[in-house]
Amino acid sequence: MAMKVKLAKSFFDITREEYLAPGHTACPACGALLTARLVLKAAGPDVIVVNPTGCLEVTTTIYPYTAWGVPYIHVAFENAGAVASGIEAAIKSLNKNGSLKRNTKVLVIAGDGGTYDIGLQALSGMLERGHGVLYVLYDNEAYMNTGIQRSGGTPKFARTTTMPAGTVIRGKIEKKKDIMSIVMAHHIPYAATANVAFPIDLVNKVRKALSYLNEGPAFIHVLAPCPPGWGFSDEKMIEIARLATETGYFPLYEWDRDRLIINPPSDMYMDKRLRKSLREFVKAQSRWSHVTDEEIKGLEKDIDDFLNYLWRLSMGSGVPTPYA
Ligand SMILES: Cc1ncc(C[n+]2csc(CCOP(=O)(O)OP(=O)(O)O)c2C)c(N)n1
Repeated sequence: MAMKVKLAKSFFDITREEYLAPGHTACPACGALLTARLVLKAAGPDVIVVNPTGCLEVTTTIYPYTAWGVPYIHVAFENAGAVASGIEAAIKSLNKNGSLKRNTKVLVIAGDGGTYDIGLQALSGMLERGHGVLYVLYDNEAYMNTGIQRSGGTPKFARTTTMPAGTVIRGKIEKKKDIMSIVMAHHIPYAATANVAFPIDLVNKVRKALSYLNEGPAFIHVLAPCPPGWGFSDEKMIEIARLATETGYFPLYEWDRDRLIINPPSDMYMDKRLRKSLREFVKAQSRWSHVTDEEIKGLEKDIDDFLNYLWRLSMGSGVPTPYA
C-alpha cells in the first residue's frame, strides 16, 4: 500500500532547503533547472539522482565542481532506466542482507531526447520489471544541449535546426509523441504530468509518486520551457509555461493505479470555451513564428482530439482517488 502523503497547500509547506546550488551554468529561466530544483525540494536529501547527458547534466557538473547537494550519477544518454534499476536493486538487496538500513529513493531526471527517443527502451525495461524508481522527464521539447534538434517530444510545426521552417517543410512534420500513454500502458502504480508554472502541484505529484515506490515505478512528465530553444525572452518563462496549460496544449493529469484524473486547472479547460486561445501561446514563441492561422487551427484540432481522449479515459476511470 502507498503510504499517506502530506500534500503542500502553499509555498510555506515546501522546504527552504536547496539541494541544487545556484552555481551552475544554465541559461537564465531554464525550465530544466527549475524542474530539478523543485523535484529535489519535494524529495528531500535521501535520494540518488541518475541523470543522462543533456543540458541539466552539462550545466551542473562542470569538473571539478558540482551543483548537486545529493548523491548524483551521470549516465549515458541511452541507459538512465537501466542504471536506476541497478541502483534500486542494490539498495533493496543491501537492506535485505542487513548491511543497509535506509530507504534511499532513486530518481531519474532526464530530458525529452533521453526519454522519448534514445532512452525509451531502458525506461520501458525499468517499468516492465517494476523497479521502485521515480523517473522525472523534464520536457523542453527538443535536444537543446546539442543545438535545438527535433526530438520525439517536439511539437508539430516547431522550427528546429534539423527541421527548419520554409515554404515546403513547415518545421517539424510529425506530432509530439504521447509519452504518457506509452508509460501508462505499462500499468505502473503512478504517472502524472506537471508544469513548472504550477510548482505546488508539481511538488505534490513528486510526494505522491515517492509514496508509491514500494509498489513499483512512478513517472512524472514535466513541461520545462527553454527560452533560447523556443524563442522567447527569459522573463516570460513562467507566463509561457502557464499558457501551455491554460490553452489545453499541456494538460495536467494523473494516472493513479489505472485511473485517470484530470487535475485543476485542466479539468475546467476540458470546456473549450474556458480555454485561452492557442494563438496566444504559439505566437509568443519564435519557433512557431512562420505558422499560419490555418496551421494553428490544425494544432487546435489535435488538442481537442487529445483532450477528448483524456476525457474518455477519465470518464471510464470511475471514482476519484482518496487524496484531498
Ligand atoms: C549516444 C549519444 N548520442 C548523442 C549524444 C549527444 N548528445 C548529448 S546531449 C544531447 C541532447 C540531449 O537532449 P535532451 O535529452 O532532450 O536534453 P536537453 O539537452 O534538451 O536538456 C545529445 C544529442 C550523446 N551524448 N550520446
